Amino acid sequence: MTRLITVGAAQLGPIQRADSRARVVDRMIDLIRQAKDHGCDLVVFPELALTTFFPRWWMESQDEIDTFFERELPGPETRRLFEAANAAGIGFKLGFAELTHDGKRARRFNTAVLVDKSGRQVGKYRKIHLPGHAEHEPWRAFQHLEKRYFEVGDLGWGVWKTMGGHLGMAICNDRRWPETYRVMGLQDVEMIMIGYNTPRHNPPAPDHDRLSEFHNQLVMQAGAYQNATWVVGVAKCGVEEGCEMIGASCIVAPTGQVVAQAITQDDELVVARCDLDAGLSYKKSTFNFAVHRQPQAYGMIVERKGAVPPSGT
Ligand code: CDT
Repeated sequence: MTRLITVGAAQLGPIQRADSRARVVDRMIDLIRQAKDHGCDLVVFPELALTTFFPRWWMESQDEIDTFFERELPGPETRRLFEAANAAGIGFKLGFAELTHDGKRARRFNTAVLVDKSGRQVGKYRKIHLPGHAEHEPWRAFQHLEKRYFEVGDLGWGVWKTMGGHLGMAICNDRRWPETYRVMGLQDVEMIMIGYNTPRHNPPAPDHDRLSEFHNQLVMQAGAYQNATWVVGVAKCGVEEGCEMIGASCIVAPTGQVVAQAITQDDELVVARCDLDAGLSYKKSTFNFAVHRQPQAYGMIVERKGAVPPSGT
């Protein structure tokens, strides 16, 4: 019997700073309705999906920063989204800024949760690869202060047996790192859901700007093929507060092929029927990890952080 999961990549267009969560949730509920019409089992929303991408601004007031964070989920403004998905019988993955407490210590993470069709939160992931910088760098056209506003995630990359498959999550910059996919590949992942906010302009390396969509697709296709898994990449995109962010949300098969892709830089649902067994022939042959991997030769990957050139002249 084929193990099919119909997934909707729910790309979001820009969210301006003045847009209320209520307005954003309305847009997300509309995408859930479209997903129901297309027979989706699962909808994937972007990273930090409820607000504008706030790390672009240097802010000194913690109260101001915290306006972008969720203290509970579902909370008063997000409950309608959970109810709409539940009524539609659809599971979803949502990215948001998480404010939690460890005793008295406030902790802030760039987080995603996975909610199943019955409305139960089955998985949580806190972003590990936080890009950007921690101090104000006024020379930049805009800031990228994820290293200031978030802690490095402490949950690792989990894979959950839910909705008929083995599902995992990663967030934005994680998609550029092969370790992200491999840790989930080693848990027999079958679908990795990734939300992103990727400004086209990279102030420290503007020569990369014209290659943004290429790099986006390159890393997700490689991650899918090398781990024989589906990858669903979902953007928040368009011009947000004067800052252009790339779209190109896509669904990649375990063969490495892109099977569906967004054509706008706005709210758009991209749908694909995914056979969760489509990676099996790769997992049994080229990428039979148990047979072919050589972990005794990979030690440097975890022992060493930065590249060290070879010694000698
Ligand atoms: N949100 C996020 O992680 N964005 C980063 C921008 C880094 S600049 C290349 C990304 O990797 O897309």
